Amino acid sequence: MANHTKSFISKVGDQFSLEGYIGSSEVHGNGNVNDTFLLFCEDGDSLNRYTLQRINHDVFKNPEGLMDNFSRVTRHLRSKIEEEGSGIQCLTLVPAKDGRFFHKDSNGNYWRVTKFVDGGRSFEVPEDIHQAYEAAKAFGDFQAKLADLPGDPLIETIPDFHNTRMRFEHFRSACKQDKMDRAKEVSDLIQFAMDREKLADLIKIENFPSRVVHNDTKLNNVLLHKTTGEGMCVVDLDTVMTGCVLHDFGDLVRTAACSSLEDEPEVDKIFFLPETFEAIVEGYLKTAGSILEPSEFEHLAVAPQIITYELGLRFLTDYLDGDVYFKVKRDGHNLDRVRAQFRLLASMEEHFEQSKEIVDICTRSLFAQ
Ligand code: GN1
Ligand code: MG
Repeated sequence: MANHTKSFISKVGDQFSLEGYIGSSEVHGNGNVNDTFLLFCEDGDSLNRYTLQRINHDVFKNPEGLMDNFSRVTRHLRSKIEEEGSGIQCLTLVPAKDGRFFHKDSNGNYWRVTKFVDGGRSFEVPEDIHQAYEAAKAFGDFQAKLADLPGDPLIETIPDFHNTRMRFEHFRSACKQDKMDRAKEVSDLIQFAMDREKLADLIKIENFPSRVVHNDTKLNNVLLHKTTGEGMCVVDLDTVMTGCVLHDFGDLVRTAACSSLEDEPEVDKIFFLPETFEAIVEGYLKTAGSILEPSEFEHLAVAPQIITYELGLRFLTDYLDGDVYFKVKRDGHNLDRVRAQFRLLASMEEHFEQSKEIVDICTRSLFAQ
C-alpha cells in the first residue's frame, strides 16, 4: 500500500476522531506527490468513508502551515456555501483526537483526514464538453468565493510554485549538471524547451492581481456530481495560496482541452481541443468573470501555453535529475510526460489565433450581459 501496510494505515487512522471503527482501507487516486488512502469505518448499520493522506513533506516543507491554510480556506468556503445554499460542497477536515487537523507519526510523517465526498466523480480526460464547462465553473467559483478571505495572507506551501522563469533556470542547470547522463538522448526535447525560453517571462505573478488561487487545477481535482454532472467540490487544496488566476485557468485547459492523458506515450494521439477550450472559457467566466481585471482577461488565451510549458520543464528537469520528484510508474514515465506536454504545447501554438478569438468573443458577450 504505497509503502504502508494496512495495519499501519489503520493505526494512523485511529488517531483521528472518526465515526465508527476502521474495517478496511485501500489506496486511492493517482496523485503524483502525496499518498492517499480510503478508510471504511463501520458504525452500527452505517459505513462512513474518509480520505486519509500523508503529506509529502519533502515537497511541502511546512505541513503545519499548510494545514492552517487548509482549515482557513475550507472554513471560509463553507460559510459562503451555507449562505448561498447551492449544490456546491467543500472538503471537511476531521480533527485528530488531540484537536489538531493533522497527526504526526513516529517517523515524522504528517497525516490528515477529510470526509469522503459522496456522490461525486472525477475524470482524467473529459467525456464531453459539458464536463469541461462544469469543471471550469467550479474552479472559477472557488476563486470568486476566496476573493475576500479574511486575515493574513496564506503561507506559501511551495515557494515560487508557478515561477516559470525559476523553473526554466532549474531546467537549464539540470541540463548542465546532467547527473544521470541522460541529456544526450533527449536533445530534441531540450532544444524544444530552449527555443521557447521567452514563455518563461510572459506570466509573472507580480504583474497580476494577487489573489487566493488553487494552483493545481487539473481536471481530476474537481468532483462532478454523479447524476447531474454539475461541478460539486474542488479537492486537493495543498497548493492553495496567493497566486495568479491565470495558472488555474491554464492548468484546467491543459488537462481538459486535450485529447489524451498527460502521460500518453503515443504522441500522435495528443492534440488541443478548441471547442472544449471555448466551453472552459465560458464556464470560467460565468463564475470568475466578475472578479477579473483587464490584464487577466488579456492573458487567458496564452495562459494554457505557459503552464503546459512550465510543467513540461518540470517533468524534463525531473527526468534529467533521475526521477526524484514526481512518482513514476514505469521507466521513462517522466519522459512520456514531457513528450506529451510539448506535443500539446505545439498544438496549442497552432491554435493560438483561434483561442484568442474565442476569448475575445466570450469576454465581449460577458460585458454585453
Ligand atoms: C502534481 O500530486 P498531484 O498530481 O496533485 C504537482 C502539480 C502537477 C501535477 C501534474 C505539488 O500534482 O504541480 O501539475 O502533479 N503537484 C506538486 O500531474 O508539485
Ligand atoms: Mg496536488
